[in-house]
Amino acid sequence: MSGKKSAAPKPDMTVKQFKETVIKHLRSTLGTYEEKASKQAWNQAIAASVNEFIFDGVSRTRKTHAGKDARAVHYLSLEFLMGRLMSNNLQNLGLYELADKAMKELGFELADILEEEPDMALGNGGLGRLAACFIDSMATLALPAIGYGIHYEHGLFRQEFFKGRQVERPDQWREFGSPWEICRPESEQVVKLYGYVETVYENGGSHKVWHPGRTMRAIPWDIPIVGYGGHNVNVLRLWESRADKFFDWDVFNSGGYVDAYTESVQAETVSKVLYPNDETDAGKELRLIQQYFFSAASIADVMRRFRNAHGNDFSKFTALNALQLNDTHPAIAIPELMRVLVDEEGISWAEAWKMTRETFSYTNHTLLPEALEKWPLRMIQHVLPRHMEIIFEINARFLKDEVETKWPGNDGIKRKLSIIEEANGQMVRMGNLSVVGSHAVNGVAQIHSDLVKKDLFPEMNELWPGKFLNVTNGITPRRWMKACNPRLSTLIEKHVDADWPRYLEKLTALKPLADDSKFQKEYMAVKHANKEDFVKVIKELTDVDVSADAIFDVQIKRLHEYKRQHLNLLYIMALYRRLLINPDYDMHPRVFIFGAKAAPGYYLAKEIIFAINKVAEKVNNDPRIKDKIKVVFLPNYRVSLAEKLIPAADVSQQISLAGKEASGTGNMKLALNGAITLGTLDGANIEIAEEAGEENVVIFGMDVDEVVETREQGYNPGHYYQNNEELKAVLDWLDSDFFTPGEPGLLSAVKHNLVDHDPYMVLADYQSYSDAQSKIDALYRDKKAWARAAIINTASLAKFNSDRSIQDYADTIWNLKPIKAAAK
Ligand code: NTF
Repeated sequence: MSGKKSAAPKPDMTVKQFKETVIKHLRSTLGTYEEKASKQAWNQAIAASVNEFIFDGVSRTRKTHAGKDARAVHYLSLEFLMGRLMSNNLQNLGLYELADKAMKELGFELADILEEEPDMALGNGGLGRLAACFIDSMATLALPAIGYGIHYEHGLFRQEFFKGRQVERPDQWREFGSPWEICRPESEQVVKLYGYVETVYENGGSHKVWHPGRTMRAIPWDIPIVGYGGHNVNVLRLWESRADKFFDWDVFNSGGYVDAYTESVQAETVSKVLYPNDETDAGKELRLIQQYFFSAASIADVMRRFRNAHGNDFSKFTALNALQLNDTHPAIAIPELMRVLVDEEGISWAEAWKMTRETFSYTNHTLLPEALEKWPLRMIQHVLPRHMEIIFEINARFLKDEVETKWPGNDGIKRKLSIIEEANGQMVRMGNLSVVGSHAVNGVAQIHSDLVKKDLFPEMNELWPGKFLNVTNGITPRRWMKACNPRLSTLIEKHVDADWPRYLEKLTALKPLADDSKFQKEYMAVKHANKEDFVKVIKELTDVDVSADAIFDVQIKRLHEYKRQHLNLLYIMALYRRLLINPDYDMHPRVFIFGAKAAPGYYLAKEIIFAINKVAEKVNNDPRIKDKIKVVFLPNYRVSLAEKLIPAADVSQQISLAGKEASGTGNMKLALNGAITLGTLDGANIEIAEEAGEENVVIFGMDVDEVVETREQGYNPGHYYQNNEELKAVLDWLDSDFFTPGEPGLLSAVKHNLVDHDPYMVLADYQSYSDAQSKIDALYRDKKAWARAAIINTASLAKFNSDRSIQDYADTIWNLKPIKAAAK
C-alpha cells in the first residue's frame, strides 16, 4: 500500500462554504428558496456553484493560451456524446465528496439530484463518445485544444418500446436551457451557401468570386471542459444556425407572414437534429449542409483568432494550427480552408495546399462500405459551387503530379484513387479527399489500422509511406471508473496512489492482490453491491425481477447486424430450449441485458430488437425454467444508463464479425470495471486480450484471415443451419408462433436473413460462441478463478486510458505541447 496522494484534485472550499454558495445561487440566481425549491432547482444551484470554478478556469486557460500564442488543435466532429456533465465536473474539480456532504447536510442525496440532469446526447454511439472522452483528456493533459461541433436542438432520439417494437421520440435536452453553456455572440460567423462563381479578370490575372445565394449565421455556444485537477478548462464550441435576416420585415409588411418566417425556419433546420445514423450513410442535402455549416464556421473561427494575432502574415499558420477530422464528416473543411486561403487571402494555390495538408489530419472509424461517405457531385456543385471547383483542382493536381508520377500511364489506379467516382453518376469520395488533404491518417485499433492500409487505401499507403498510423482508442477513467463506480474506486484507493484516475498504470499495483482471497472477496462484494443497485434499475425500467446472484451478461452498443446482437439471441433461445428439454440442465442463472438503439430506417435492426423483446417476454414468464434465464432490453440506452450498468456487469459481449468493429470502446469500459470479455478477435478486443492476458478473456470465432478464407470458399449459411441440430431448431422456432402467440412469422425476417444471406456470418460462429458461453458458465462457478480474472482485467487496462490515446495524437500527429493555465 502506498500513501502517496499526488495530483488528486483538492478543493479550495469547505463543506460549509459550498452549502452557502448553493443556497446563494438558489436565491439569487434561481429566485427561489430552500423550502420551495424543486430538485431541478437544487440541481441548477449546484451547477451555478460549480460554474464559479469552471468559468474562472475557462478565463484563466484562454488568457494563458492567448498570451503564449500557443499552437492548438481543433477537433472537428459532427458528434460529441457528452452525457451528463455535473458529476464529471465535480469529480474533475475534486468537489464531489464535498458536494455530497453538503447536500446531505441540506437533506438530499447528491446522486438523486444528479438524476435531474438530462443527457447531452449529441452523438450516436462510439464515435461521438470517443470525441467526448478525447476532449476530457485534452483538457486533462493541458493541451491547447478546442472541440468544434453542432449545437443540435434535438440530440439522438429517445427510444421507447411499444409492443416490443422501437418507437422514436424527440430528445429535448435543453428544453429548459442548460447551465453548462455560454453563448458567445461576439464570435458569431456567417456561412454562405448556393449561388454561383464568377471569374474576375484584372491586372493581367484572374481570381474567383463566390456570389452566395444564401447566407446564414452561426452562433457559438461554449461548453467548458474541465480537465482532471481543474487546472485547465478548455471549451467545446458548438454552432447554432440562425437565419441571416431573422425576420424579413419587407415581406411581412407586404402581407406574407408565413413567407417572412420561412427563411428563418429553413436556416434553423440546420442545427435542429442530429442524424440518427450510425455506420450508414445519410445521403441528404441537409446533412451535407450541416457538415459544411460547422466546418466553415469553425475554420472562420480559427482564421479570426489567427488574424487577431498575426494580421495577414500567414507564415506561422501551420506552426500554430492543427485541424483534426473526426471521420470524413468534416472533410469539406479541406476545400473550405483552400477557399479561404486562396480566394480571401490571395495566397498561391501551391502555398495554400502545402499549408492545408500540413494542418489537417484524419481519423478513420470504419471500414464498412455503407458508412464511407460519398456525395453526389451535382449536389455539392449546387450547394457549394466554389468548393466543387476546388475539389476538381485538388483532384487534377493530385492525379497529375502524384499518381501519374508514381504509376505512369496507369488509368486503373487513377480511377481508383480519384476523389471523383465516375460510376453511378459522379460522386465525391470524402475518404479519398480526406487522405489526399491530410498529412496523417489513423485507424483506431491496431488491427483496424492495418486493414485501413491493406484493404481500404493500399495505393495511398504506397504513395505516402508513413502517412498511415494507428492510435488505439481510449476512455476517460474519470467518468468510466472514478465517477461511475465509486465503490470500486474507494476499494482501489486503499491499495494504489490516489492519482490513478490520471495515471491508470498505477492500477497494476492490484495485480499481486488478484490471488489474495480477502481482496477477491472485497472486490466481488463491490460487484455484488453494484448489481443490487442495478436490479432496482431493471425493475424500474422493465418491471422484470432479476437476482443479483445471477451472471449479468451485457451487450450494450448500437444495434447493427455486424455487432451481431442476433448471435446472442440465438444462444439465449438455445439455452431456453435446453432447459425445456431438461429442466435440470446444469447452468448458473443468467440475466441477459441489452441496451441498443437502431437507426430509425434500419429495418432488420428493428426486427432484431423486436425479436429480442418477444423472446424476453416468453422466457421471463415461463415458470418451467425457474428463473434460470432472464432477458431484459433496457429502453433508451444512453451514457447515463451505461454509467449505472457497466459497474454491475459480469460479462462483456463483444461479438462482432472479425474485421468489422474498428475498435469498440464499450469493451474497454466494461473490462476496466471487471467484466470478463466474451469476444471475437476484432478491434480493440485483441489488445484487451494482450493486456489482460488471454487466460482472462474468452475468445471465440473466426479471426480475420478465417473470415476471408470462408468468404472466398463461398460462404453458405444453409450448411450450418442444416448440420447443427440445435441451431436449426432455434432458427425454425423464429418461424413459429411460439414467441408471438397466434401470429406465426412475425420473427421470420431474422431467420431468413440468417439462413439465406447471413452477411456477417452469424451461423458460422454460432457453435464456437455457444462453447465459449459454456466456458463463461464454468469460470463463473469457480468463484476464485472468476474474481482473479476480473481483478487482473481492472489492473491491466492502463493502455486504454484516453490520456494515452491523446498523448499519442499529440506526439505523432499534432506535434502539440501542453501549456498549463496560470493560477490567476
Ligand atoms: C465507430 N465508427 C466504430 O464502429 C467503433 O468500433 C469505434 O470504437 C468508434 O467508431 C470510435 O472510434 C463509427 O461510428 C462510424 F461512424 F465511423 F461508422
